[in-house]
Amino acid sequence: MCNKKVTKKVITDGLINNHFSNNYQPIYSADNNLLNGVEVLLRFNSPSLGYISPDCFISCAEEENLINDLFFFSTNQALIDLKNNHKLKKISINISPSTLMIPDFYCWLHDKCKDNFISNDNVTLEITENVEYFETEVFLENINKLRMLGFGLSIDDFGTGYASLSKLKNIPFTELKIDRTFVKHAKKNNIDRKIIEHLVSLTHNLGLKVVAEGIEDVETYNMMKEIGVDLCQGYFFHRPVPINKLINNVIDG
Ligand code: G
Ligand code: G
Ligand code: MN
Repeated sequence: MCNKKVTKKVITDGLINNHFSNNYQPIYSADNNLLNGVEVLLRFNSPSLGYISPDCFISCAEEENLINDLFFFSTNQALIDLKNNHKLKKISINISPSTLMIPDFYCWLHDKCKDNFISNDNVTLEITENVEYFETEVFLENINKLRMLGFGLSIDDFGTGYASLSKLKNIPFTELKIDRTFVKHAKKNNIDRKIIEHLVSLTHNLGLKVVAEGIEDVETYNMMKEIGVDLCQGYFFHRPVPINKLINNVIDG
């Protein structure tokens, strides 16, 4: 939860003075434990306010119309890091619906990947299900063009938000991330386990991959494998870390 007062000026200054940076959290294939890719998670160290969590600055950035600036900053850096470190394999970037409302956004991302010699299918956009968004013409054009160009589309935090099933119908998702609140309790709570089992079966029937996020212990990891999720992510494997740590500890370590 957010306990710091973030203002427009704090974010703008942070962008100008380079106080934002990317962390990367590994995502592994469930069956062979090999690195499948990384999720990009933005971090903000403000000289005046100290460390500010995304829960604080993302909502402020949305309100102040700065969320697209943060997206472009974070994505530019992530593409450079992927270009320089092919062993990261794939990147998953969190995107706010408002960024998908920018006309011809898909061209920007396509061109950026081309400039960095990155194949579009190594980039997935995670759209949070837990925020309300409107499937306007521009939004749907971006989504459909991105998919046609080969980008992955992931529905994030699935199961806690708005009208999830109709979103699965309207948007050509390639992947579903089960919200970590289900994963967290699955070991002890049979209802959570049943929900995950049914989500995996539904998702596979629709031809999408399933990610279990928020895996914190070996018992949960084994359960997720048994249930048949495709990809795993969580503190049990690795916390989100800066690129140099990722390379030392995960890629070359
Ligand atoms: O990183 P945690 O590390 O605390 O992230 C908290 C929340 O902030 C998550 O829901 C995550 O998806 C979101 N988040 C992190 N980085 C970004 C970002 O660059 N853009 C958007 N839109 N959300 C982000
Ligand atoms: O909403 P999204 O899935 O993008 O959020 C990613 C968030 O989940 C980040 O804040 C990240 O730090 C956090 N996270 C990653 N792995 C774990 C975990 O195993 N447990 C918990 N509690 N949070 C995690
Ligand atoms: Mn995410």
